Amino acid sequence: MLDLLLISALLPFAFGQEIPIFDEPYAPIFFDKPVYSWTDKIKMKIIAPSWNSNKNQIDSIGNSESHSIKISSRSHTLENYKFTETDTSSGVFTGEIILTGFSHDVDGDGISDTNPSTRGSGPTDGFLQTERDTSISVSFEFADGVVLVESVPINWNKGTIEFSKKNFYFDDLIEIKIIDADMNLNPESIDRISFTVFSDSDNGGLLLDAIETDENSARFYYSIQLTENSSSGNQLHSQIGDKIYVKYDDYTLPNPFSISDNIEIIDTAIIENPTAPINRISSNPVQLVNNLGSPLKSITSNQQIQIVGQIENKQEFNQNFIYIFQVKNSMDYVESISWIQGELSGFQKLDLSQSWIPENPGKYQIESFVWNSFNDFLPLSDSSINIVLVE
Ligand SMILES: [Ca+2]
Ligand SMILES: [Ca+2]
Ligand SMILES: [Ca+2]
Ligand SMILES: [Ca+2]
Repeated sequence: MLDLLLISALLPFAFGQEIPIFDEPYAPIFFDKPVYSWTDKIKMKIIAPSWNSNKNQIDSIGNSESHSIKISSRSHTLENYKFTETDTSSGVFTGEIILTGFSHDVDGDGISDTNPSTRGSGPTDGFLQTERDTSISVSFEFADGVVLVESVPINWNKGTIEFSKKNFYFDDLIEIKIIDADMNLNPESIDRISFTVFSDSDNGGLLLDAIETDENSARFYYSIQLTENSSSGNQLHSQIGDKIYVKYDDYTLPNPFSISDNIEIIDTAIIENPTAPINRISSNPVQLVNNLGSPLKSITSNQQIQIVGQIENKQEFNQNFIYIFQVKNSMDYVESISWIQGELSGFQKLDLSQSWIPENPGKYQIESFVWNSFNDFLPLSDSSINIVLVE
């Protein structure tokens, strides 16, 4: 048998061979994929020109006890399965079957999601039960006592889930893609996979069904959008700066996982602020006023004055800020520093003031800065500098 298999593997494609040469069997068996999942469709092809017995009609092979085609998993077999010629005189014979796996719960709800069954006589109506980590063998008794065998592995696969990008803006359409060949439970209809999507602002998020892109793709897509309101439908509650998450539980895992194992498959993305940090807040130059709020024309030492700054949020979203006043004397020595921490709502304007008593006459420099936080010191506005003369 090993010799025969080697010969069949080494022989090149050839057509038009009319008389079977039984000691040089030429009937290689081909599969349309190198490996299958447990509920795949398998398309098979046998090149057997000598079985093109009538050049004017479609011949068939395999459906007789004497020269049978058998398709087997470890514990189930389709006997005498018919393959038919692709054309009246091609000498190429094809058949297909659908694997039906075994009884298994693929989504953790306690209910099996498969319909294992072995039936059919060919060329396209066959169903075959299979196990995980096995192979499907196709054998054809090409000539009396000459049996050709070819086999192909069956595996489960670890699924993948991903956002279409790593960074989104709030108004973007957010696409989610799941690939798991094991969840193409029916290769002739559209399947679905349940997944969850959630955000830092809404840990509960949404439970959704990704939909297979076509009957036999094993690729599942879904699109969501973000909302400032509560999550519902395909709208996830979130805000700028959030991380968002998608999660799918894979209950069909390959070796070395056991058949009853499941794991969470997760991807994340960031909701980015479309405004560059330096443009998020505008800051007007500071003004010096007296305690009644009137602008000062001149300043004398030991007079209490108010330094007033004004900032404005240039975005429609809330923005945290730290506003810093700093006063330096003519020696470049910092005489006073203070800050105000807060949050601006969308497009909000805010006046900020700080009192200061210059002790000595001289030239002072008043600086103001706007940062996002003391953690990463991101400037949200250009800094401003005022020179003040104290008499
Ligand atoms: Ca024919
Ligand atoms: Ca289930
Ligand atoms: Ca499908
Ligand atoms: Ca899987």
